[in-house]
Order: sequence, then structure tokens, then C-alpha cells
Amino acid sequence: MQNADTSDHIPAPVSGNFQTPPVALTIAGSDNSAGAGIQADLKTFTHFGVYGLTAVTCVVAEVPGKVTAIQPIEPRILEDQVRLSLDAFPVAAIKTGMLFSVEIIEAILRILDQRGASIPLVVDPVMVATSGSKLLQDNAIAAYEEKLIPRATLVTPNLDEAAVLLGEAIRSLDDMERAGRKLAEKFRTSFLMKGGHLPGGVAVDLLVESGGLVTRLEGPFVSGVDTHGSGCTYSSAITANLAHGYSLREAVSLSKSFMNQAIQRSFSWQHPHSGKVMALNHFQHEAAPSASHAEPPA
Ligand code: PXL
Repeated sequence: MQNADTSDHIPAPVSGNFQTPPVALTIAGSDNSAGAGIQADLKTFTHFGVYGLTAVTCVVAEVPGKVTAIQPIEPRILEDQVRLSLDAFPVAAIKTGMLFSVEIIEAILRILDQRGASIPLVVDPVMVATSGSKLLQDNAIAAYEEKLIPRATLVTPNLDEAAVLLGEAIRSLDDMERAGRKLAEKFRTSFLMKGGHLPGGVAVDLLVESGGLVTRLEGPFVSGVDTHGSGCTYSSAITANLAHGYSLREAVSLSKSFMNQAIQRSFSWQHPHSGKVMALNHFQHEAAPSASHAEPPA
């Protein structure tokens, strides 16, 4: 296993050309509170100097800690959003987030098979919100397993999602590595196993590549940060870096550094009636070197 250095170097927003930035597409739900979903994805793409396109799968009414309604979008309209985007822009990477139903997954597969088969695809297998609300119907898990995951470049489950995909509980770092290897073999693709919820003072993730190479990524575990959307933000950071042309390993390592900062510098507000509300920090202005100092992809 190798270690990636992610703890204290600040990732640069790697944009070389302001006239023609790389383009990435997120296919995900809308979170009006903007910590998760397409809103988080767009902020993250922008941080990394990537022009973001969106295809909305569902409209979710929510604030941190509470989901009150989910309205899925007509699959035909979703398919149109993806088709128009792929036909008009040179999309360099795609991610999926909250997909909700079999019908939505099938609509995405129809259009990706026609137009997007060669574009790197990051699948964040969103199942449950941080608040505990279900964001995926039970019968859609099989569609993920049989159709979407096998064609992904990278899958980014948290430990609960990985346990569902594998059918085994994951309780330790050793379990996590074993599970990652089994998943990578089962689906013949790479998995980023996110261990943020494991006990201990560090947030450890393992990138298990389809060839079996395991890279360990570490960040400090920051207590008292009660935000949502970290999975959306992490997977869209990786997608942005893939759109820039970084290798999978580089893209994940740059994104872990960004996540460490987004969590450590998270925002907090006090509302006169409802109390404290928090959000991840997608800005990171102070830390970001100017784009002219950024290193281009190797
Ligand atoms: O964090 C998971 C997630 C993904 N996508 C949307 C969401 C949420 C969580 O609330 O609303 C749209």
C-alpha cells in the first residue's frame, strides 16, 4: 500500500486557460440548501477552474439535517438534459450523484451508451442523506450493481454504501481494505472507500484501483463539524481533476486535500430561531495560489 500526501499541502485550482476551461457534467439532485447535490458540485467545479454543466435528476426540499420532499424529474427530460449537454460541449468528465429510481438510472444509461461511452465517469452511489432520509429506492440498488457501476471509472461509496454493495458489514480499516479489494474485483473497476465514519482521530480513505493497487489518503478528523454534502463535494472534486487530465490517483489526492480544507474551514451561522447551521467551505480563497502558478497536469 502507498500513502498519498494530503494533509497539509493546499491544492491549486488548476486552470490553465481561462478562455477554454475543461468542461464537466454532474447528473444529480438539486439541494436548495446548496451544501449537497448539483449546487455543491458546481461550486466545486468552479473552485478547480472547471466549467460545470448540470442535469437534474430530482428536486429535493431540504436543509442540513432535514429532507421534507423529493420530486423526481421525468426521465425523458433528464435524458434531454444529458443529450443536449453532450452534443453541445466537449465534456471531459461526468459524475453521478443522487439518482433515486430505476427509471432515472436507465435514462442515464441510454444516453451515456449513445453519447458518453468514452468519457470518464465517477459514480457516487448516493443512498441515504446525512439526515437519514432515503435518497434511493430499494429496487434501484440492482440497477446500480448490474448496469451503472460496471461502467464507472471510479465509484466513491461511504462505508454504509460499500456494505450494501458488498453485502457485508465494514467495521475497521482492515475490513475496509478487504471490502475495497472485493468490490474492485467484483465490479472490475476502481473504488474510493471513504472511511470518515470509522472510529479514531483520522479520516482515512482507501483508493483501490481495478488493478489491485491500494493508496491510503489521510485527513484529520474534525469534530463538531455537522455539515452535509461531503460525498457530493469529494466526487465532484475528483471529476473536476479528471476533466483537467490528471490520473485517477492524482485526482483523488488533490481532492482529498481540498476536502480536508473544506471541512476544517467550514462555515457556521447562527439563526435567531433555528440555531446553528453549518456548511462546507467550497471557496478556499486565502489558500488558493493564483492560477498562473498552478502546475499543469503531468
Ligand atoms: O449528500 C447526499 C445528497 C446528494 N444529493 C442531494 C442531496 C443529498 C443530501 O441531502 O440532497 C440532492
